[in-house]
Amino acid sequence: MRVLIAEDAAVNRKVLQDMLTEMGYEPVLARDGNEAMQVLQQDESLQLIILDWVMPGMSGLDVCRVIRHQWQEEYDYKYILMLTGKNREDDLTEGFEAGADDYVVKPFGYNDLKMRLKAGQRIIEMNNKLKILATRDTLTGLYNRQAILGCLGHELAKMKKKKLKIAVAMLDIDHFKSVNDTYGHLAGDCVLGETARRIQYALSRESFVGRVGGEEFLIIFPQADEQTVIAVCENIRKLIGDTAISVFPIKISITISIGVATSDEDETLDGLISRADSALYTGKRQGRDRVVF
Ligand code: GH3
Ligand code: MG
Ligand code: MG
Ligand code: MG
Ligand code: MG
Repeated sequence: MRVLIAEDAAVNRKVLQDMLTEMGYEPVLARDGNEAMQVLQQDESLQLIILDWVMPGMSGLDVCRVIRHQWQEEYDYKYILMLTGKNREDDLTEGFEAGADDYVVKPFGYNDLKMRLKAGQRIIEMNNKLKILATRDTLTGLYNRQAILGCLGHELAKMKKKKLKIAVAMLDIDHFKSVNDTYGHLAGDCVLGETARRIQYALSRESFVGRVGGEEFLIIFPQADEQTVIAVCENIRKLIGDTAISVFPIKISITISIGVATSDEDETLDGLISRADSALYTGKRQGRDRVVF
């Protein structure tokens, strides 16, 4: 696990670096609070953080407050261990109020630090397990409704800043009710699983996909170029419609309809989704098994 160390004194930084390496962590170094923030902005995957209390510019307490404020909505918990020469009760209250999870008093021993990092690592690992449970659809392994909508909000905000377009596709299995009625719910579940696999197979790493309803999927294409998005959706439609899905001992043929929409200026999440939805329902009305833009 990678650990951010923010410490202004070069000697202490080196000691910490050596200790953490010895413990099996991968230390990432910052010389003060501002640098620590820069590192965190660039690499949001850093979750275990050691902050020196007294540093020039942004102090450890300042960094702590900004971290708690900035990532409060995120599912990836950042565990903060403060390094302090102080252990007066009111200082510690201030540290915990700023958002610290734990502290060690300088000069600290190897084992003290090791045990406290271990506790932090345990919390982060539990957090990450719960995050997967909270954001995944158990049947298909795709993002669940809440997660893919959260992701769309995030991507929309990002794209607006960069003044780029984003596209979404709403995908719905045609006459899925009759699959259940004919072959049973369990077979229907297998069809959903295989449909999800084929969608993922067709998508590039930049795209996101989630299951937003029973047999309905939402795909997000950041930095969309319309022709590419339509081509990818056509490919998905063929991948699913052209080869029957094997649910031993039978084969089930399905088709899907897809509605695509791209973002305008000042796009809202609801506006974008509702345009993709109406494109989808145009496709249904026109006879299904098609991509409508
Ligand atoms: P359309 O082409 O208009 O979309 O018709 P449809 O039959 O696909 O649409 P409708 O909304 O009438 O039915 C959707 C069906 O999806 C009804 C429901 O039983 C089924 N369904 C929803 N969630 C699940 C699930 O998790 N597993 C299974 N097996 N079926 C599901
Ligand atoms: Mg210092
Ligand atoms: Mg349907
Ligand atoms: Mg319907
Ligand atoms: Mg539906």
